This record gives sequence, structure tokens and C-alpha cells, in this order.
Amino acid sequence: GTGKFVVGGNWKCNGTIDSIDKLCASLNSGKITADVEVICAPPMVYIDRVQSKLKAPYQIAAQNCWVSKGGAFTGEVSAEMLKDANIPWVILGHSERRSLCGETNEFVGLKTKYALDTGVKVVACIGESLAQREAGDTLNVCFAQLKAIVDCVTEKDWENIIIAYEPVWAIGTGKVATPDQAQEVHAGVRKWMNENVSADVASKVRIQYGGSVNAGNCDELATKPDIDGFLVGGASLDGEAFVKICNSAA
Ligand code: G2H
Repeated sequence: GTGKFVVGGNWKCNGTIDSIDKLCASLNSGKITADVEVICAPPMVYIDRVQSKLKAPYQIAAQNCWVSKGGAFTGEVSAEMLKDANIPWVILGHSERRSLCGETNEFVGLKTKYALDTGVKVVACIGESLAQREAGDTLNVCFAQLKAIVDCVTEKDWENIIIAYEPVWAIGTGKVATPDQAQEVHAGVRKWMNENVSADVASKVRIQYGGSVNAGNCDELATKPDIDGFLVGGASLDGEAFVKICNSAA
């Protein structure tokens, strides 16, 4: 995409007050030299603390939010609350929420639209399982996940959406997709966006790669033309490694 390289840190359900304070200190002391947008997603209970600690250029994301206006939805957090708390971003449709919490393509599409309408920007995750890859279904799975989002949003909404391609078999497994494997899917997604949304959106939309990105493999992945950033899990809990990944954009 033509936008800025963008790196997200998905801290998932990890951390304590102590470890999170240390991570914030480490991130603040790291030198981000690249022209890059950086978005950190702490667990909800620590989000306010992290927001008050992290300095520019770090931005904050939530890891999830509810599909509609808040109310009698025990345990949920609404997009209105994120907006009210000045949280600019939310990650939606992460494969862990799809597989462990039963979120369907349609549900993720509706969530995406609701968050955008509320003024919260979205990192929308897609990606295939190992079985789906082995069956040759990678692109079809990704396209179906994207279509459910496309069906809910307008062309203009894409200004505020980042796509994160995360092959499920590469998540937290140490098995990173090769740069060519990632590039192939990213290019396929961009082509699909060209055919199903518009040439303008396809050229501009940023597509992050996620799945076992680390300080050692980020530079090579970042050279690929359709990889516009990363969504980092495990390695985002290590401030030094994460800063190195952010600087892979340079
Ligand atoms: C994929 C990624 C972050 P990890 O889930 O979203 O995690 O880098 O640990 O594979």
C-alpha cells in the first residue's frame, strides 16, 4: 500500500503491572528511526496505564470490542468506550477470537463497521489454517473473510482499515511464513481488493503480515512489495526486539 509502514504489537493476554511498566520503559527508551506508524495493543485492564506511559510515536489499540452499542453485554467493552477513552484503534477478527471465541466472518464484518462508525480505526485480521493451506484453500478462505467485511463497509471506510494477514499455522509456532509465501497472499489480497472494492483502495490499503515475526526475520519480510507492516505477538513483549521490528521499515 501507499501508506506508511505500520507495525502493531499484540500483547494478547499477557503481562502484569510490573512487566508492563518495564515494557513501556523499554519501548520509550528505544529509538524508532524509521518512518513508521506503531500501534501497541495491551490487555484491556492495563490499557489506560499503558496509554499514560507510552510516548509518541506509540499509539494504542484494543484487542477486541463489542459488535454494537454497549449495554447488557457482560464482560464486553464497546466501541463507544474506546472512543471515549481516546483509544484510536481496535484489532478485530484475530484468529484466536475466531477459533476460541466462535467469531464468524459475518460477526467480524459487523464489528468492523460498528467500530468505524463510532470513530475507532480497525486492524482487521484474516488468515487460513494449516488444513486449509494444505487443501489449497488459502486465498479462498482469505477472500471469504474479506468479503464479509467488504459487505458491511463503504469504500471510504477503507481509509481507516488495516488488513492483517496472519496464517494460523504461523501464529505463535515459530514457523514464520517465508517472505515469498507471505508476498504471494498479500499480492492476491490486493488483487482481490482491486476487483471487489476499487483500484484506489487496493493500491492504498496497508496489509500487515503476522505470525512469528521476530527481530531476526523482519528485515527480509519487509523487503516484499506488498508487505506494508507487521502484526507482532510474542516478540512485541520484548521492547528491544519490537523496536528493531519497527525499524525494519527503514
Ligand atoms: C499472530 C501474532 C500477533 P505471534 O497472532 O498477532 O502472534 O507473533 O506470536 O505469532
